[in-house]
Amino acid sequence: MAVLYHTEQRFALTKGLFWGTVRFPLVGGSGVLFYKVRSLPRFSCCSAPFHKEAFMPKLRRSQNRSKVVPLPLSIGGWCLVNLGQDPFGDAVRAPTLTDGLRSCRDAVITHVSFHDRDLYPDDATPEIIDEKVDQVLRLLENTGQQVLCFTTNLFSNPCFRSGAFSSPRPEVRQAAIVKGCRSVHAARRLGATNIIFWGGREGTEVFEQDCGEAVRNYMLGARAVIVYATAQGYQGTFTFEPKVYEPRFHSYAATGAAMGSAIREFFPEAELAARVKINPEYPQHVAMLGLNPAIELGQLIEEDLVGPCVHFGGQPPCRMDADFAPGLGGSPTDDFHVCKLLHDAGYRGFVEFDCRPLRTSASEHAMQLFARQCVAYWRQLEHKVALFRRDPIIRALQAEIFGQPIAQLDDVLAITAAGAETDSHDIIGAVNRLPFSSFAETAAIDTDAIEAFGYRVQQIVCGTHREGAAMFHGTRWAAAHTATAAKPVESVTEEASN
Ligand code: GLO
Ligand code: MG
Ligand code: MG
Repeated sequence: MAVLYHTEQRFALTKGLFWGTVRFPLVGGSGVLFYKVRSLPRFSCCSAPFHKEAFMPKLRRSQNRSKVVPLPLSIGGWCLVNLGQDPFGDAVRAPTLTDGLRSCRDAVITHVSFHDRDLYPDDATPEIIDEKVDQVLRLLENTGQQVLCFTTNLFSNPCFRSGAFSSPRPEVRQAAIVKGCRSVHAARRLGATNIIFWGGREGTEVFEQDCGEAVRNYMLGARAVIVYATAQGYQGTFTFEPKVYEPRFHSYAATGAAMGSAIREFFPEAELAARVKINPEYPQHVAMLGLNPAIELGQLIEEDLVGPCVHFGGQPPCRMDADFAPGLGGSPTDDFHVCKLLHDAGYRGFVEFDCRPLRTSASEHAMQLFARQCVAYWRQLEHKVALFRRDPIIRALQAEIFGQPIAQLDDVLAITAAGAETDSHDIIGAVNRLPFSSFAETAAIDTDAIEAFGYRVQQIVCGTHREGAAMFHGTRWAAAHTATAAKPVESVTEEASN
C-alpha cells in the first residue's frame, strides 16, 4: 500500500490539519483511482457544445493598436544556482541563491519558481521540508520577491530513468505520483500559484511499450497529482511543459499541439480544463527541432491553452536545449513575434526566464549581467511591438494584406460554425451566395505587400526603421514613409523608453 510518507501516522498526530486529511485513492491503492478515471465522461466532436461566437472573433488580433503594457517577469530558481557544469566538464562557478535573487530583484524580476529538489532532498521528511520552506520564505521576504511556480523534479533521481508517470513499471509510476503529491504541501506553503509538470524522462529510446499507453499513463499520473492537490485545497493552476526531445531521445506529448490534444483527452471536465494548461518554453523547446515558436504559440493562444507563464530564453536552431540568455543564438524576429502574439492576445501572465549564463561566465558578476540581459532583451521586444503598432508603413501594408471583409463569406462561416443542427438549405444557400467569380481573378490579387511586410518587420526588429523607411519611397506605401519621417515614432512602454 502506497503512502505519502512512512512517518505519516506519527506526523498526523502532530500536524493533523494538513497531513491527517489525506484520503486519496493513491493512499488506499491504485485500483480505485483507475476505476474512476476510466469512467470519465469522454469528449467528442459530436457531443461537445459548439459555441460559434468563440470561433468568430470580432477583432483581428494582429491589428491590435492598444498600449503595450509590460508583462510581469519571473525566473527559475534553478537557473540562479546553475554551476555551469555539462556532461563533459565540471562546475565553473558557485553562485548562491541569495545573490541570484538580489541580482534579479535589482533587474526587476519580481517572481521566482522552484523544483522540490532545489530546496530539499527527494527523501526529505515533512519536518525538513517545512524547515527548508521556512528558510526560502525568509529569504524572499528579504528580497521582496514572490514564488510563482512549484514543480516536482521527476527526472534527476535514478529511479526515474525508465520514465516517471509514463514508466512501464507500476512501481516507478507510483513513486512519481507520491513525489508529485508530496510537492503540494510545499507549493501551498510557498504561495506558488501554478504547478508545472515538465516530463523530462517521459519518453523512450527503443519503444519498449505502446506509445499511446505511455501517454495515457503520463497524463493519468499527472491527473492523480492534480486531483489530489485539488482535494488538498490547492486552488492554483497546473501547466504541462512540452519539449520536443531531451533528455529522452523521443518524448511523449512533445509539442504544444500534442500536449494540448492530451490535455483535452484526459482533462475533459470544464473545472479541470480551465486550470490545466501549457507553459511552453520559447524558443528553446521548439527551435531545437527547427520548429517556429510563433506558429505553435499562435495556436495555443487561439485554443486558450496558454497557462500563467511562458518560459523564455535563447536557442540556436536545431541544437540541444541551450538555455542561453535571451537574444543569444536564435532569431530576434521569431522572439519579436512571440512577444507580439502574447501582447496582441492581451496575455497578462508571466514571462519566466528558464536559461542561464554560458559556461564561459565563471565569475560572481556573471549572474548580475545575465539577469539584466534577460530583462533588457524582453523589454526591447515589447518596445518593438509598440513601434510596430504605431508604424504607418505597417498599417498600410496590413490594410493591403488583409483586404476588405466579404459579408457573404462571413455568413457562410457563421452558419457552418453553428454546427450540424443548422438547416441544410441555409448552409447550401449561403455557400451559393458567395460572390466568387474565378480562380484567375483570385490569382490576380496583388500580394506584394506580404514580402514588404517581412522587410519592414525586420527593420523594426533591427532598429533600422527610421532610415529603412526610405526604402519604401516610390512604392505605393510611400505616403506612409513621409508620415514616418515627419513624425518620429514614440516609445509607448514606460520601461522600454528608460
Ligand atoms: C528543461 C525544462 C525545465 C523545466 C523545469 C520546470 O528543459 O525547461 O527546466 O522548465 O523543470 O518544471
Ligand atoms: Mg528547457
Ligand atoms: Mg522550462
